[in-house]
Amino acid sequence: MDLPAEELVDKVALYAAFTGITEPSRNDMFFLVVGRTGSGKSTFISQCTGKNANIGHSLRSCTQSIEVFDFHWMGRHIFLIDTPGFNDSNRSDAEILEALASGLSASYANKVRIHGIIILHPISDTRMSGSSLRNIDMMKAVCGFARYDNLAIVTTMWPRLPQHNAEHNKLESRYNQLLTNDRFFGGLLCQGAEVFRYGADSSDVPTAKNVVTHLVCQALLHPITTLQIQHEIVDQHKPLSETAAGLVIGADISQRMAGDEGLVASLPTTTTTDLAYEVTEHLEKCKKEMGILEKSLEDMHREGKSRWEESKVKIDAMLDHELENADQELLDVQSSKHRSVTLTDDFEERYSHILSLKEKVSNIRAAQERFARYKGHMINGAINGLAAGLTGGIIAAAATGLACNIM
Ligand SMILES: Nc1nc2c(ncn2[C@@H]2O[C@H](COP(=O)(O)OP(=O)(O)OP(=O)(O)O)[C@@H](O)[C@H]2O)c(=O)[nH]1
Ligand SMILES: [Mg+2]
Repeated sequence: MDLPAEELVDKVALYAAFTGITEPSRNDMFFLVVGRTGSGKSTFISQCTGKNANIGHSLRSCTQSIEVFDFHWMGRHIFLIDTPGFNDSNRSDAEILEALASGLSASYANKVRIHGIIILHPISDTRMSGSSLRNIDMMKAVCGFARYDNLAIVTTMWPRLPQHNAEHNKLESRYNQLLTNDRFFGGLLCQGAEVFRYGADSSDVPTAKNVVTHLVCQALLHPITTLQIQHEIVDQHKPLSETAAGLVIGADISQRMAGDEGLVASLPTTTTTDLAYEVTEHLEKCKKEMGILEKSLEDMHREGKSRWEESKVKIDAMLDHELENADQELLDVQSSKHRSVTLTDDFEERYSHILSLKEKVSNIRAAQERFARYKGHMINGAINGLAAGLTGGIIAAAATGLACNIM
């Protein structure tokens, strides 16, 4: 299912705000939402914004790319940046880091600042899973803060109904362990992070907004100047592999490769078994991931730019096609093709149909105008070149089906 072109243009507009293509206003605040796949990021965002943020109901991870959502709160324009979780079933960590790093670098290069981070963790995880640990480690490597006053730790998936004593005690003891063990959230809490309990039902909308309120206040008291990965890539010109986050992923890939190479070496040279085939294939995959980490900001920029060129054509064609269809339908209704038997019913029905079609046509025209403005920015080079190219990558993802569409 493709998104209607108008929605795509809305997404372009929000992503343009995050990456500084449109100049941020003093009232704008940007918060990253991170956590393992299925931890409840999109649910949390939907509750804050009142807009559907692609909530996943299957085992496959749903949020595939960075997506930006917005709402107004405390007199501010709040942007929540939904990020794909690391250790994901569909994409390698290197790909996820690339998407995150390119968005964050473009943003920083264009003077947009991140005001806080929300990390979600499901209390229902009976033990700290590899995915959750990986997501905490990556968050630390991406941020690299000396203190974590701008971090909100949100525990999700609390049971809706009161639990029996034994179950209740088990959850509480798990919660205490999470908050005291340095390998989990203990260290971050000592460095200023705040913890919240949150459930997904509608009574918890205030909790979701409380989290944002807390971070807005913290951002005013302790503004973040830069995330570690932004400094490393934009100021220090490091390739992804040399950033703290890239080092974590690189070490993991090297370890997997060493295992594969050891296995290949132990097999007789004449072996043509499934195992040999599988190992070779896995090695190739690892090399590809290493290749992603070697990318510099300029490489990501170049690739993003060419994807943007393709997406531009596609979005334009979608808008033209939708306008043509709506225009035709309007003409058909106006020329009474759909006239029915009862005259009064027919008149009222036709009148409201014509009104709604006219509205549709004018909405598509407005979307075309808005989109033309973004294209203008890109073409005139009125914006930072880095952002233009990098944004393209994400818009490309949007244009080719975005997030949940592949489920
Ligand atoms: N019971 C309960 N269910 C939740 C809660 N938060 C999310 N869910 C459900 O958990 C599933 C996954 O939630 P999502 O919000 O899509 O999780 P996500 O972190 O965005 O997942 P990805 O996009 O795959 O990274 C959905 O079926 C939600 O309805 C919660 O606090 N309690
Ligand atoms: Mg999601």
